[in-house]
Amino acid sequence: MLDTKSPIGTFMRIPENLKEDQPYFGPDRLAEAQEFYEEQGYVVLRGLIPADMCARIRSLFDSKVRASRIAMLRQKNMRYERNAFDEDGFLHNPIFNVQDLGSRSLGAFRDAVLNVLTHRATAAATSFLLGTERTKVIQSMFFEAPAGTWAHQDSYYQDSAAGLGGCVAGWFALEDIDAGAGRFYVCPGTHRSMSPLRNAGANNFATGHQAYQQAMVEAMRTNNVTWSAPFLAAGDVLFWNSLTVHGSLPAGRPGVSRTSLTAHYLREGDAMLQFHNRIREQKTKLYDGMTVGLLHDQDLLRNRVVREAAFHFPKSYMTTRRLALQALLAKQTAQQTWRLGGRAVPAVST
Ligand SMILES: O=C(O)CCC(=O)C(=O)O
Repeated sequence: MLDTKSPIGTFMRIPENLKEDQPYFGPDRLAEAQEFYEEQGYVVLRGLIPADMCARIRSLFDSKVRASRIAMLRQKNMRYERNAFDEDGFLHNPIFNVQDLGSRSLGAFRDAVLNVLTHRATAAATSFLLGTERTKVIQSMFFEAPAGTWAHQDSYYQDSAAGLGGCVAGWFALEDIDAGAGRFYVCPGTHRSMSPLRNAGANNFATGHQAYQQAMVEAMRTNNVTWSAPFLAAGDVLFWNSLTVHGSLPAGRPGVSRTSLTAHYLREGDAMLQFHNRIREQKTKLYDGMTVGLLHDQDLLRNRVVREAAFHFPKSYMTTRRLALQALLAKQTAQQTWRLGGRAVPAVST
């Protein structure tokens, strides 16, 4: 076990290997996995993805993406940036929405990622967890270096418009993840025990993102949350609910990576709710039988023009984006409601 401090300064133990962790479930025990997920707000499915598919993504990242000079959208700051690397040579700015990468030079990597995100085992697991026949993927990310992602509920950024908590996400390990490589963690049971922190008022995404992060830390303290940071081997997937508090730790050791994907899924017929505020329409494509939502498809010339403008004039791009977001979030009224379980909850905390 690696002993460390949690994001609220409490004691936390991280399993180094399978022996030190719970066995969780194999892909042949989806019904039990679903029960665990309902109860705990997360579950691990071991060996869901064939190891050779994970290795192919790593190899295509090395051959096609690592040295690329193309600006890509990044998870940390929503900016278009070129690849940046940490002192160990690992990708330091995770890629946001791999499905949007252009076909010309990044298509092989993008498709290897989509092969995993839409794999029949992934489709079966997400369908089971969401209690539906078909699911769709609405967002994805690629990580290599430890990210130290702030604790959050995905619902703040996106969820199902049919009901908060109706989105399930997966953390796909593409290699055996070292305990010191910025382990992904969840706070079990918080999908039920903690109310969703609203993307509104002082905590709104456009002007209050830091206040939101701080409010989440306080909510975790008040709710006395506990931690689970499972050991994941290549091909294991941790699924969690959009109301479950989660994040990832900073690096605990030098020289270790956490090559992984995350992806967020909805029931196929559900619309995507963005920022607890609006239905975000997505262009879609069918990939291996699963619907995939695109937001900034780089195969379209107009999106490449936006990308180049955003990359070369980042300050103007971020200012325009912030003003647009402020205008959007200002439109929120207490009349807007979203469903949480059987209950309607106002878009603005009242
Ligand atoms: O692995 C990480 O650092 C964070 C992933 C995450 O929070 C997400 O995909 O929602």
